[in-house]
Amino acid sequence: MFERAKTLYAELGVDVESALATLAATPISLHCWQGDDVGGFENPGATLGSGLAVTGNYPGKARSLDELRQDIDKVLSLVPGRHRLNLHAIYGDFTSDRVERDELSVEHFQSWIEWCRERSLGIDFNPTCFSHPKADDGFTLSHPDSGIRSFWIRHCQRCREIGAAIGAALGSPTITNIWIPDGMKDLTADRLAFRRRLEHSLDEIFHVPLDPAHCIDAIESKLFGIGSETFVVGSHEFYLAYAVKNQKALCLDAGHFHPTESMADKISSLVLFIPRLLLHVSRGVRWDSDHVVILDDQTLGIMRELVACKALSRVHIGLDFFDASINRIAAWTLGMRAAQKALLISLLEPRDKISAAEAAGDYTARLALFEQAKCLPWGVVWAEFCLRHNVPQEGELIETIKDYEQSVLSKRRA
Ligand code: RNT
Ligand code: ZN
Repeated sequence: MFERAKTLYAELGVDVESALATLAATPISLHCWQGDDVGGFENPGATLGSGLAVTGNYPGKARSLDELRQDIDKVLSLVPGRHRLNLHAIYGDFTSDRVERDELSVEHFQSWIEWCRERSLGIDFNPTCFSHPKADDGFTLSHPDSGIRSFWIRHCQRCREIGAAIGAALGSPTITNIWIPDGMKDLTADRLAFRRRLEHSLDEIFHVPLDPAHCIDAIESKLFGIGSETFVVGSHEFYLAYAVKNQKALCLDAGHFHPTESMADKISSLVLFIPRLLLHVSRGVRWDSDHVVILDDQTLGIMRELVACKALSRVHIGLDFFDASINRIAAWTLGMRAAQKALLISLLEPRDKISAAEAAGDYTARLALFEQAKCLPWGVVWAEFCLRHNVPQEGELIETIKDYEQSVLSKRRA
């Protein structure tokens, strides 16, 4: 079937082997926080706030670093290719040394560095500006109180240093992404003051230049959160303008826009003006609900644009969702594989033919080709990719995951 599929694609001018090579060379950053419902290991029983909410109580979540690592290993054995791990600051190794967030250093992530080095995984990183008493009133980097603001500035500075140290240790740049929850539930009198403070805080955080071979700074925008429905300081326009002015990487989260707004359409504009993008591939259902990524039109649209813009080398793909209502290993695995499948379908599109039709003004043929492309046997190519990378086929996943649930997760009841 694979050989036949290859021929079919070749007739449309598509080189399947080169699509597979590109897919294999495109890492996806696996977000560690799906494994324990964004709890982290700084404070056992920490409560999630700041507009973030994880719903569900499926048994078996990771309760320690060891369990989280065990689960991530399982996921990596089910996902083809070589990927990256996306860590939040609250996932440090605090077994022997628990410090405040503005005193964190790379030592707290040394065991992650070793763990990832053994597995040839790069690491991405995030300051954690939530789940902390100093974030409880809803503001961090834009806080009116300069003492609280400085605390979070120092935390982000430490995180950049940690990101750079990790990137240097692993020989692969760490994307260090800043997201803050700051915003208002209701009518806000002086939005400008909050945004001006955020701008100044970011300027301080980024004041020390870091080698881009070790650390790449990213900033993540948002439309609204629970409890910040009316006003979000770090809106899309704010960070877009900041990223253009300061040439930072902009992080687009698929759940952070109006439900009918196309994130895919933003990509071709952004790559013209900023050096890099970070994607938080997610799935909002009615709101920024962070459902597990699936192979839907939204995910496909995003990947298609990355390929059409030839932007894969400048766009870092990560996932961001947290679903506690299903098996967490399955949530991670299905999301990773869905993102890869969307990318593969995009790589296999008969782009030259479609573009030629467009250039000739033949929009009839262009539409027909887009439709034809949907019927091409990409599933056969995906199966071959899984085979070559020695991971289960689609139909084998659930059984493998249920086995793990039986033998490992079900023993974790508190
Ligand atoms: C929140 C942002 C942010 C978080 C993670 C945990 O709306 O999407 O990326 O989900 O940092
Ligand atoms: Zn996000």
